[in-house]
Amino acid sequence: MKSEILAALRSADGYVSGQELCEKFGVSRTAVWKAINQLKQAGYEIEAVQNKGYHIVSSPDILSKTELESNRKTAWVGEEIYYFDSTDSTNTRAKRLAEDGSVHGTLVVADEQTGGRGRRGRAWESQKGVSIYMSLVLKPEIDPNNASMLTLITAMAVAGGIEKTTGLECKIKWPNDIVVHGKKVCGILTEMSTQMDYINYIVIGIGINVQNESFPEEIREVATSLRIESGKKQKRAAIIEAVWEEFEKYYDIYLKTEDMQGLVGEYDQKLANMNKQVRVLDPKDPYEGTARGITPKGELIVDTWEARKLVSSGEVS
Ligand code: BT5
Repeated sequence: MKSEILAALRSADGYVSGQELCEKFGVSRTAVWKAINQLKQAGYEIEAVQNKGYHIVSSPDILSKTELESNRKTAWVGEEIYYFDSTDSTNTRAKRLAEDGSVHGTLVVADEQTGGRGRRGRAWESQKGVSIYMSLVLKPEIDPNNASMLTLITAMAVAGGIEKTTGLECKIKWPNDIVVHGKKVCGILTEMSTQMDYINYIVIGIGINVQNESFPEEIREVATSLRIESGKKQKRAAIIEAVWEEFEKYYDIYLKTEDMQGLVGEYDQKLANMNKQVRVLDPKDPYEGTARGITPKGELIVDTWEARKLVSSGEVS
């Protein structure tokens, strides 16, 4: 009920009377009063004026299950939300939940990760209280060969969600980085459990640097945050909501053909290295060329001096 009261206070123009809240949610005045007090304790500034009712003055950048639920407008993403003040990795959590029967659309969010992971065993810097660490469980009935494109649609969703909430222009570094002014604000880690022609589950993990004012030495040159780039504090819960609204939109388009056919044009516009020199870090044979966008199957098109190559996985710098 706390999340519903919060949503009601946020959407109200002025004051909402205690009576209105009681009637709306079918609970007693005491129950409303208790819920309001709990919200205050959690950090929301709520004013109570006699004969008028309650009014929300400010909501700080709080992450909690209540905050996430009160912002939620998505159709199916986040129907089940698991929130942790701290966890090892939201991807690891989501994988365990998926194995234990959690449904398609289950969302795991944490305020801190003690073992945040990037690709190929790399670490993801996951300081407490400033960033977004979240993972989505998917159990789609799609061909496992088409699953890796979900990283690309997630990148589009993150770029769109950040742009909508902050106004910052985001670019995608194929396949899994989002950059603002050339520096990384977000990384995506997609992991899956598949059988020959069947997907048990997919977990899409997203890390977005939001409030960070500085970074550890090792990543200072490459990393940035939305706060640094916009010069303003941002609200994590609002960004989370915007990302998943965008995700549902792109996911529907993807599902029609199970590929990027309907999204190539929009993706290419967001591609950071479009028509630029890239280095494909093929473990056996690294090469350089010019990026020319993606194919409907999500591969990166790279023209080298001798031929056109299609990169389906791996590292590009
Ligand atoms: C990624 O890997 O970019 C995927 C990161 C996914 C993180 C999310 S957080 C929620 C979920 N739970 C997890 O445990 N993981 C996911 P990769 O492309 O391998 O990039 C990793 C590299 O990015 C590192 O080697 C650093 O150079 C750099 N890096 C590490 N932390 C960073 C940060 N916070 N911001 C920007 N760059 C970072």
